[in-house]
Amino acid sequence: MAHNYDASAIKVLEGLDAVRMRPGMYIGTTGVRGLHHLLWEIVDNGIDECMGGFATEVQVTLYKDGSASVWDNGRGVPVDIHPELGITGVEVIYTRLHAGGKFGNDNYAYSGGLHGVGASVVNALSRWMTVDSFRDWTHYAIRFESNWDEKEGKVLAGHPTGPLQKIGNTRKRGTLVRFLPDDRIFEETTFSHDTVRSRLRELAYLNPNVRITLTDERVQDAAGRTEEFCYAGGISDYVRYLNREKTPLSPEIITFSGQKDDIRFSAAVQYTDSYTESVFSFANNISTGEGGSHEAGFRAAWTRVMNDYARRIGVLKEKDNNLSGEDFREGMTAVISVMVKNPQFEGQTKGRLGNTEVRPAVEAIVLNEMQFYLEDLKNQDLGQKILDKAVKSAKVREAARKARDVARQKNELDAAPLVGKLSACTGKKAVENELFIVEGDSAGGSAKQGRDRRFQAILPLRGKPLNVEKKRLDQVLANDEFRSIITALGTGIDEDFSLDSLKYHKVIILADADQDGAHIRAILLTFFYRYMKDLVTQGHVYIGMPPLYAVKRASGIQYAYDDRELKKLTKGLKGGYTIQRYKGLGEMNPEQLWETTMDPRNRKLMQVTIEDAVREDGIITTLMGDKVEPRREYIIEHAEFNKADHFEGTLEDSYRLMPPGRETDA
Ligand code: 0RA
Repeated sequence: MAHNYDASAIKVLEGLDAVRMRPGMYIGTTGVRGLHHLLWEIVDNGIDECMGGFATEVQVTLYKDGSASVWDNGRGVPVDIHPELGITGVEVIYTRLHAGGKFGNDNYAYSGGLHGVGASVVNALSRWMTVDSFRDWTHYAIRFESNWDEKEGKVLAGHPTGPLQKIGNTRKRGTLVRFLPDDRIFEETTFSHDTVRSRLRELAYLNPNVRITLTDERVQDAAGRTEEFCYAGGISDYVRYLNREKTPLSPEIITFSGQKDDIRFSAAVQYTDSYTESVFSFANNISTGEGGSHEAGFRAAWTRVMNDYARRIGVLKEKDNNLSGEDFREGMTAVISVMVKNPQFEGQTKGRLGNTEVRPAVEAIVLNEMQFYLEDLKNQDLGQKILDKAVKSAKVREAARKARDVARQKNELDAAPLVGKLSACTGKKAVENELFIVEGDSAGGSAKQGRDRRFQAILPLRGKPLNVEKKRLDQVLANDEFRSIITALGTGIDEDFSLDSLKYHKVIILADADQDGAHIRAILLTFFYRYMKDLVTQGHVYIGMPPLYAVKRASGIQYAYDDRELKKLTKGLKGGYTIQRYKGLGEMNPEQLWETTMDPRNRKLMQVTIEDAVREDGIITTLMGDKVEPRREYIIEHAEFNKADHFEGTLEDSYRLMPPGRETDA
């Protein structure tokens, strides 16, 4: 099926300087996320070569000088001269925007290409980039640089330092690309070992039998420098991994795949005894944390096929209503992966698959494959277990619905008791309004007095809320603290949740910088993630960061949010000052609390984002679930306290701000 693909197949659009002028347009941010985006782009090219059947291996190396390289054992980038442009294929791919087979050509029909911006963008945003191509028994090499040009009076982006060189003969095949992200562009230039590792592992699960290795030269201990990921079982191995700390209903993993028109779909599903649903979806190897048409098709078909099955074996009688989709997804861990020709990524974080043609195709594949699966006699036991679990879930859901109706009626008759502790704001614009959920009555009191009542509302929390991870919906709804949060937000919860009725577009958790505060924060985040997921994925959840220190001098008070800031503040001072370490929010008076923590002009907020849904879900299970040993290990391994220098962080970062102690079971 291999097409003849040489340099002439590559279309050319425009030059690279534009990328340096507006990097955000191409890679989103110039923060740590954008930095990693560069690497994903280059890794994707290697993976594409594997998906095309031309390579079996991708090796990623992180170097001490800050550069990164990616090697694949594929065909090697083309070196022949492009007939219209008169330059080599390598130069076209790495210096011309939007060039590459992905563009207007079906050599890489299913390439990831969210990124899709191409390797040239990586070159434009690097100080230097080298490309080695091993092809036709010959080793070729070229180097690109972005450096200051006197004549032009600006940095020239990614130009070759000389012509493509023939280095010599070789028996190897493949491509090696190495680049150094430009510190004149990026605020952060250090690749995160954990982030890279987790993405590479994910890619290995999504591409069975592709051997992916990570070598981190920055790691001190030589033995721990290299790690290899290769999974013969693909996404079914992924599900087994995701459930490693959970208790499966049954050892087998339901796995199937199918193709309709140009859409290829595969799924792996296993049930556990937990009450939550963990469906992870991917489109063209890119995580779609905001869901989309493939998820919608999968869910719809799963519900239908399971209801049909329940009727066929008599679990549902003619007069019975169908069970709901939520019931069939309680305790479900699933990985679904779709390959689409022209993926459209939409949404806040470009994490939702938009292609409408995908839904019916996925639905048809799931219906067909699952009907077949459920007809097989050897699958009857598992089928029965799934139905039992769904029936139980439906009963609880019915009880919860009644409780919720009561709460709702009570609420309408007399809203006061439920939101009694809420001090609402006067403004009516949800987009501008903020809800502070504050630990403790005394800090709540200060916040109430210190706030700007036009747009800030305060909800004090008394004591620790219930750890929701191992609780069912009805128990959560019976809890006063959560009831007041749900009522205050106005969104409803779980299947009733609607972001449209959210009354505060910023929901700010304000807890002390100690173990108790960390625990409360973790519980609240877990609650939002499990029952109001879109609140988190759409970026409405924030962590308030109170200062840790006050430096008092005759001239006034200055605040430090972490140890580094404190050092900076006190560096030039020659005595005549005192340092106060705040142990709790309650130690600040209303004016101080306003000035340091609530005033939008000075405060530090950390917006909670979901960078890596699989990892974040695992962290919740580890930290909030019922197995003690993995939690202890995680906490020991990640004991990073008070990382207060963030403005944006993943869900994992916020859990880590200060790891909850072992009393998490409380
Ligand atoms: C287009 C054509 C051919 C190879 C590639 C692209 C290619 C690009 C990259 C980027 C990283 N690794 C890569 N490996 C291959 C070759 C076409 C042929 O040999 O006929």
